[in-house]
Amino acid sequence: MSSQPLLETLAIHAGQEPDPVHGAVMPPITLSTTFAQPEPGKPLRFDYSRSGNPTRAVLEACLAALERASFGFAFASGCAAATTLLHTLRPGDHVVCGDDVYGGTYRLLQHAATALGIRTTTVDATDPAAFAAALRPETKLAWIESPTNPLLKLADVAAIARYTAERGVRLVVDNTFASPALQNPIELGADVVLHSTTKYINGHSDVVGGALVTRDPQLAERLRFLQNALGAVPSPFDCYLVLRGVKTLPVRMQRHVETASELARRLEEHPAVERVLYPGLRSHPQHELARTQMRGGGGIISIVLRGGEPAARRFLTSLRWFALAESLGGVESLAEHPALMTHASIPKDKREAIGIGDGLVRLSVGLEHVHDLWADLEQALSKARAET
Ligand code: P1T
Repeated sequence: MSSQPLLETLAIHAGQEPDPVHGAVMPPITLSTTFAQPEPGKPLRFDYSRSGNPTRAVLEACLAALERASFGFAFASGCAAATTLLHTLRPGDHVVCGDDVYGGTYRLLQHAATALGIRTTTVDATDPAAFAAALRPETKLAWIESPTNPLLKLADVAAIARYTAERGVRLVVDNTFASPALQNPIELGADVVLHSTTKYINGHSDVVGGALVTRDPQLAERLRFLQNALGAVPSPFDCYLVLRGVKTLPVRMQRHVETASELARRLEEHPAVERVLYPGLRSHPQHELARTQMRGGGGIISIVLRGGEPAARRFLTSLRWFALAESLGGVESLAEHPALMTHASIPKDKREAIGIGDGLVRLSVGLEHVHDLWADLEQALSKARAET
């Protein structure tokens, strides 16, 4: 067999050989915190579970393979992955970050990394030249999400990667929204990919986790050191759950995309909806980029409701199948209000300047039947309309 295995195969097999002792086909959960050494200071592969753990190592190899990278690192959350990456920087270093990112990423960069002497400028990453113009001599890291949370804007990863490579700036792409099933930023030129595995990768809303993957051996060596030194590692049980979840990532994503595409089309025609943001729609300003950079529009739809916050509140509290909750990417549908929930840590004026208004609602489209989901949206929209 000479051809490279494809995503569906890698999601099930990458990093996983039957256990050499018992032949177990599924990777065992190794809970031991410590590993016997044949001689002092000469461990076999593992010595202590913060530094490395067999279950975690399988997950790390699998995630690296899915992103077409060479090295993977698993963390206790997406924010822990981000924090560890930020520790590759030094005081005085500068970060250029897209202006629309998860509220927790904004908070980490603007209110926590500042204590490490790291400064961040935010800029609209939909314009690669404007993004490049924000790079300074002291810029060491460029940080983008594509699609962004919550406005689903796209960044042209290949174009930005050309600018950052020219300037010797490392580019990290948070690929949480697309997942490796729909987009592989490393193949587009990114140096490192970040995931909140809490979302599509695990897919069942029962683990908080994160990951970083890269092809760069020097960066990998630093991340290995920092993963151990900072210690924000996931438990073996959580690694096992993520490994179990990721096996169905390709089939789940396919259905997320099909259902979200159908709902987005219907929402666009609904009188209670002012605007639908979904990269798979022709009306999306970067639909053409979505077609070349992604393999589907994703499972998240953001909508702007007519009638602002009162309409949004009525809509969100009227839904039956969509739970009113933060997070995304699970088998179950979720709906939330970014301004009041996931992005409340961004000051109101900044939020409004980029388009996170009071009528904005984010939907994570799950795997329930599309007819039931549409019926739910329709009945909640009719109640929202009564508020306008
Ligand atoms: O929640 P955690 O696993 O720490 O991941 C943080 C994170 C990083 N990147 C993106 C794009 C994210 O969406 C998140 C977490 N987001 C939510 C909890 C949310 O509801 O948007």
